[in-house]
Amino acid sequence: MKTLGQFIIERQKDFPYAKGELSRLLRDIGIAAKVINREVNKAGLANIFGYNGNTNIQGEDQKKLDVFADEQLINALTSGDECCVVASEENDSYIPVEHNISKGAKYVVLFDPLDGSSNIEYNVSIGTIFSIYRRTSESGAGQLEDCLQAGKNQVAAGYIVYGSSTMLVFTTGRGVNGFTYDPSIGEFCLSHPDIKVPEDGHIYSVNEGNYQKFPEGIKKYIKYCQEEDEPTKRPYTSRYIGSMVSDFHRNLLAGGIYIYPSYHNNPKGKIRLSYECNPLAYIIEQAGGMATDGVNRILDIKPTELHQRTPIILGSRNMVLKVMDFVEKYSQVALI
Ligand code: P6P
Repeated sequence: MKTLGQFIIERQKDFPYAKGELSRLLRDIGIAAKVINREVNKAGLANIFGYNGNTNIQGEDQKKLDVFADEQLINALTSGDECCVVASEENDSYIPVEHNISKGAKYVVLFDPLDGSSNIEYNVSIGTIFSIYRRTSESGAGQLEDCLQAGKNQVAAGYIVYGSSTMLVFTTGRGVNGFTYDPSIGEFCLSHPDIKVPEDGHIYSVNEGNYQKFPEGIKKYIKYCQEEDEPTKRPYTSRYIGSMVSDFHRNLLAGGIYIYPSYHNNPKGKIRLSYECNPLAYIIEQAGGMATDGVNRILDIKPTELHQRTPIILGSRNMVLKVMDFVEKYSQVALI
């Protein structure tokens, strides 16, 4: 059995710019994940359950666990010497790490502390998503420009899914590895080495309640999934949890596709580019899959705003290519 810490130390020589800082960052995220996991697993009992009366920049009601998870990650990341700036879904602006100016901190971490949090009170799996870059600004505390990098510049990305078991899955650009939390020893242990997403899948994840509003190409693809066709094992299975990390994780392991298109309620899509789409796109590409907004590779998109949203289609390569065919044939580019 190999723990996350042992794995990181073993692989450190392969990490981009491996001088130990990225290793320490990943270990700090692992520690924050253990603390968040402890609270997520007792939300129903502790007084940390339910809304805290505030809303975040997205206008979404902040659940106490959202805020707790955000605080744990910010504390873990800013107490080390590696981060020059952090940013999260729960904070309107980026957070420069002033006390690390003198330490030459090189790393930028963007994260969604608790994705799918509307499910907390219903005991449905939720997750943390993180994305790590090297700074682009020359010196001083990190700035907005450091946070607005295209996803292809990421040096690491990962997520923690708090489900029937708690798993941490991440990549540093040399494949994808999954670690399952063993509470009896308080460690994440390597359980899914070198994850590869099946090229073909038979699970599609989309909120079909919005079907009538979807662009024509997406509608055509959904009908394609529902047709009887033995050779291509259709109809596919529809699975939509309402928690992207959970749908993504199942599709990563079993094969499948997640779709959140743009439509008039969400003209730029709903899912945030920098701390949801980019990290999951990096992981799915490292696992052999694809991630697109219907036309462009997600990792090529240059963000212009911290909380920018994008349409997203990601998962098994051949499924994503099929959706892109329908989008090209039936939808105007602006309306994937
Ligand atoms: P809808 C959760 O808020 C989230 O960002 C993803 O985790 C999830 O897949 C999606 O939004 C659910 O959105 O509009 O289908 O309820």
